[in-house]
Amino acid sequence: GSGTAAAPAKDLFVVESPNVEYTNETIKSKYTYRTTAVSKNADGKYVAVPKETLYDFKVDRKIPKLGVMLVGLGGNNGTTVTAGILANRRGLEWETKEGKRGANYYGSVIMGSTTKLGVDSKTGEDINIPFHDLMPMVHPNDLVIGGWDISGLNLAEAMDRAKVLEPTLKSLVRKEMAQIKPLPSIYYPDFIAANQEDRADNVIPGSKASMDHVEQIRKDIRDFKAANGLDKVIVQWTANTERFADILPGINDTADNLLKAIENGHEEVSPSTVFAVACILDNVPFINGSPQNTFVPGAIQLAEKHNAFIGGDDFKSGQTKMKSALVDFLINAGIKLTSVASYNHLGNNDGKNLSSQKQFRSKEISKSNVIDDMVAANTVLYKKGEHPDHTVVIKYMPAVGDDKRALDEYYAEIFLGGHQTISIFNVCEDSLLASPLIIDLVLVAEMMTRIQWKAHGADASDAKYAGFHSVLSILSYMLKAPLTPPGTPVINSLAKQRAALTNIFRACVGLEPESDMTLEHKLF
Ligand code: NAI
Ligand code: DG6
Repeated sequence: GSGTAAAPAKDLFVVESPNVEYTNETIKSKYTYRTTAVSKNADGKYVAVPKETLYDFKVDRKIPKLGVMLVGLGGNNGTTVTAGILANRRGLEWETKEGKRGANYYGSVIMGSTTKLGVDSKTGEDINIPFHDLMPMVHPNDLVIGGWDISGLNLAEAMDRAKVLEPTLKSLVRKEMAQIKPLPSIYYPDFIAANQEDRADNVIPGSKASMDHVEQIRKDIRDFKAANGLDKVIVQWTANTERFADILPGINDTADNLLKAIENGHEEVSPSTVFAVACILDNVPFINGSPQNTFVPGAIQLAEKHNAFIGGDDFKSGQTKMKSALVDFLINAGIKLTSVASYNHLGNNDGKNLSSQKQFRSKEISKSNVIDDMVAANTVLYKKGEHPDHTVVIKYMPAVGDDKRALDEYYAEIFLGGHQTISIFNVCEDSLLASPLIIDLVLVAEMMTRIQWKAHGADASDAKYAGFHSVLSILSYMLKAPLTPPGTPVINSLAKQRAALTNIFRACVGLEPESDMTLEHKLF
C-alpha cells in the first residue's frame, strides 16, 4: 500500500501523509514525539531543550471477535453491563414513567464522546468525529459476555437482586439473561467481608490459593474462547472489593516467589491475584476494577515477563471523576484548595461489603490519593510536602440501594485570604455509571493489543516491533488509582488522562496531538 491507499469503507477518515501507510492489514505511521528536556545549569537556572524522538507505530486493522469475562458477573455491575449490551445490540426501547427510553452508551468516553479530527479546510470549522472512529475498534454490541461469580444465580435473577434496571427493560432481556449462569469461582473468605458469605454458593473447592485454581481459571477462559469461536478474551475484576494483601518478602515480591506462594497455598494470596496470574500466564489482558492491591509486585513482574497486559485499579465513576476534574480546574485556576470532605452513603451489595473495615480501607486508599499529583505540581500554591486536608467517609444505607449519594465539600482559599466553598450533592446511579467504564476499559485494552511500536530507524524488519509496556496506564481515565509502569508517575488529572488517550491514538494513525492553539483563528 502507498500513503494514500483507500481505507476499507467503514473507516470514517483516511490520513493522507507521507508518514502514513495503509494496507488491508495495517496502518503504519512514522511519528515524531516532541517533548522538552529540562536541566539546571551552573547558575541554577532551568535550561529547556526541545527534544524529538521518532517512533514507528503499526496498528492491526483486523477487528477481532472479542469475549469479555467478568469476575463478579452476577453483581450489580456485571448484570447491568450485560443487560446494557443486550439492549444496545437489539436496539431496545422500553416504557418508563417519563416516557419511552432507548438503549445507548451514554457515559462511555469511547462510545458517547467525540474528538476533534481537525479543521474544515474550507470553512475553518472544527470537524469532530465519534471517539470510537479514531481507531479500528471493536464495537461493544459485538462483545460476547461470560464470567464467574461465587453466587450461582443466573443473570435474570441476579439483575432482580441488583435492583438497578427498569422492570420494562428487564422483561425485554430476561430470557437471554436467564441463559447466562456464572461459572463457579474461587472464594477465600478472609479477603472479602464476612457479610458476603451467604451468597457464596457457587465456589470451586479450596479456600486458599493453589495452582489448581490457576489452572481452572485458565481452562475456563480457553473453554469460553473455544465455545464462542473467539479470537481474544479480556478479563475484568468487578467482584467485591477485597482487603489489601500484605506485601511479604519471599511471598509476593517477585514473580517466582508469587508462583511458589500459590503452589504452597500461602494465605496472603488473594482471589483477584490468582485470577490475574492465570490471565498473565495465558497472555489474556486482566483489568482490576476494584481498589485492592491485586497487582502485588510479583504479579507486575510476572506480567512484564510474559508481555501480558494488566490495568487497574478501581473504576472511577461518580464522586472521584468529579474530583479529578474539579480539583484540576481549581488548582490550575490558581485557587488554593485547602480541604476536601467526601461523604458517601449507598445501599447496594458493594456498600454492604464496604461496611467492613478492611474492605473500606482499600476503598479509602484509592479514593484518597486522587489529587496528589495536581497538588504537587503547583509549587506556587503549595510548599513542598503541603497538602489539602482530605477525608473520605462511606456508610452503608440499604434504603438508597444502588443510587449512591456522594456529598462533597471543596473549601479553598482565594484572593487576599477570602474563601470559596463548593458543596456538591451527587446522586450516582452507581452501576449505570460504572458499566460504560467496563466497556471502555475492554475496548481500549483490546485496541492496545493491536498496536506495536519501534524506534524509528531501528531494524526495518517487522520482527523488531514491540507492544506497549505491560501496565496499561493509558486506561487511567477510567480508573481511580491508576496503575503505572514501576517507577513512572501517576497522572490523576482527568483532562490529562483524556489527552493522553486521544493523542496516543492520534499518533498511531500519524496525526499530531490536538494542541488547542487554534492559531488559524488568531493569526490572519
Ligand atoms: P456487587 O457486590 O453487586 O458485585 C460483586 C459480585 O462479585 C457479587 O455478585 C459477588 O457475589 C461476586 N464475588 C465476590 N467475590 C468473588 C470472587 N472471588 N469471584 C467471583 N465473584 C465474586 O458489587 P458492584 O456494585 O457490582 O461492584 C463491583 C466492584 O466494583 C466492587 O468492588 C466495587 O467497589 C467496584 N466499583 C464499583 C463502582 C460502581 O460505581 N459501581 C465504581 C468503582 C468500583
Ligand atoms: C462508595 O464510595 C462505594 C464505592 O464503591 C463507589 O461507589 C465507587 O467506588 C465509585 O466511586 P466514585 O468515587 O468513582 O464515585
